[in-house]
Amino acid sequence: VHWTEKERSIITGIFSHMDYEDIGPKALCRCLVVYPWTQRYFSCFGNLYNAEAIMGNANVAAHGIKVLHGLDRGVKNMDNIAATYAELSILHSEKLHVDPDNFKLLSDCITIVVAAKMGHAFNAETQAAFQKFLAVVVSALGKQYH
Ligand code: HEG
Repeated sequence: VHWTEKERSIITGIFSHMDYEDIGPKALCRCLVVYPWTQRYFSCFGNLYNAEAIMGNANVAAHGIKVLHGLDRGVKNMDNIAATYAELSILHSEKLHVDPDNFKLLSDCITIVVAAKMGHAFNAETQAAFQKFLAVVVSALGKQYH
């Protein structure tokens, strides 16, 4: 993957201003509500009965923050994203048995929530760079599946 200086500065800029405690929970909640089949991996998180329950679930909120922080490693290792996520890919595949199609769904939810928060600053160039970054991470997370 090749990154332009502009793409690098957009991505590091977004993450340097990231409000993890706000964006992380909102993105995971959105994923669990809009794509309810993603709930099956979180049966130990307690009540996911409806949107209200999901949004008030502290385990969901904490995990949303954890997932979003999981992207930091990619930001810090933009030239080596596949290797950076190899271990996490094995975990999601072999231990958690998460269908890799779900990575794209969650990454789209992250994009929506970041875009809503940034407003006009989320212009086409920013969107392209952000979605490119997430696509590379999603691909890396799917690499150890076989
Ligand atoms: Mg995953 C654990 C990151 C998508 C389900 N996920 C984790 C952990 C991280 C992470 C950092 C903690 C790993 C550890 O404890 O060592 N996840 C992560 C990223 C993305 C992602 C960066 C994609 C953007 N995860 C994802 C999706 C699902 C899922 C789409 C299911 C629909 N993750 C999942 C589960 C766990 C983790 C069930 C274990 C949760 C727990 O037991 O607390």
